[in-house]
Amino acid sequence: MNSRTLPETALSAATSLEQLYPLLAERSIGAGWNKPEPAMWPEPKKNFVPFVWHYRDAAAAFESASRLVSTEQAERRNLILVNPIRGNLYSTLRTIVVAYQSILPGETARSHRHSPNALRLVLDAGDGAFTTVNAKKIPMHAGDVVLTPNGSWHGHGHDGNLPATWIDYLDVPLVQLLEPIFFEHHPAGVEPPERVTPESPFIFSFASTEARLALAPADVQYGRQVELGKLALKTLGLYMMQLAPHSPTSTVQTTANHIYTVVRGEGRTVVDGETFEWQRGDVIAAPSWRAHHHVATTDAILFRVTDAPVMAALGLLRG
Ligand code: GTQ
Ligand code: FE2
Repeated sequence: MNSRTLPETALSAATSLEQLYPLLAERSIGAGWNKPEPAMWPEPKKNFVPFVWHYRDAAAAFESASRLVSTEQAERRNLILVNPIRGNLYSTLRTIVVAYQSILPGETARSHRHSPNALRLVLDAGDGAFTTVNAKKIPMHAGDVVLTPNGSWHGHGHDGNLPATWIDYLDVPLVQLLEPIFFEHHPAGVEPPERVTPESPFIFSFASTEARLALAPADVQYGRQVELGKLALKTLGLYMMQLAPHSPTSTVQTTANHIYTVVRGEGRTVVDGETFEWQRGDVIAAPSWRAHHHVATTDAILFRVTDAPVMAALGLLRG
């Protein structure tokens, strides 16, 4: 007999907790005083680990992947930076996924739109690489940051003659957690651009970033820093930081997750006592609540992507 059909009198008549627990379990109720694991702990558990991914590995992998898979087959030729913790198959950090992406001259990566927010930082592109955002064709050059806020149609293409590589950052793991994932292919396949717009609210050119950095005041935690957009995306804060050689930043410990990408220069980032050396194009993950600081060994620029806007909006930003 299905004990679910037992009358509540069985519940009310239980004479021991050992008798009560299975009756509750049959009804999918847990005794709060007898949880299999705690629901809260004194401070964040640091489930994700700090890590560095090297551009030289991605660049080498793209040499073979470019022979082995076309963007026609792949939709996006991307290499996902998967945090090496047990059971994780996708996320770079709890709320963010990062990927290197390459496109060859003549290729197109067809247009789509999705509820997660996305942006990319261009690493290497001769003339000709572009992203089409809502039918506006945006040329992409090294150091540029291109936004595709959630719901915007976007596809990529390349009219030039050198392979182009960039890094994508998306809030997919956050949206997965919250549930409202939506994804749609563009009916036209590759969305035809109406016009070319080098000036667009969706692009921060490296030239404008460099000009702003030159005027930015020095900050102990983040060096000379400028924000790209005032909350360019609702879930991700975007900053460029310029570090002087051999002057360590002060240690940051925050509930926000951080991805640092090396736009220029060399150095190291120390996260929870572990040292990660970096050069141009490398990506460093500094998870929530992991104390970290940077030491550049040359003049350096880091692109800082953080979910601090999410934490702040929810009253969860500390540090
Ligand atoms: O360029 O549209 O790396 O939708 C992952 C998902 C890139 C993109 C990624 C995406 C894109
Ligand atoms: Fe996309």
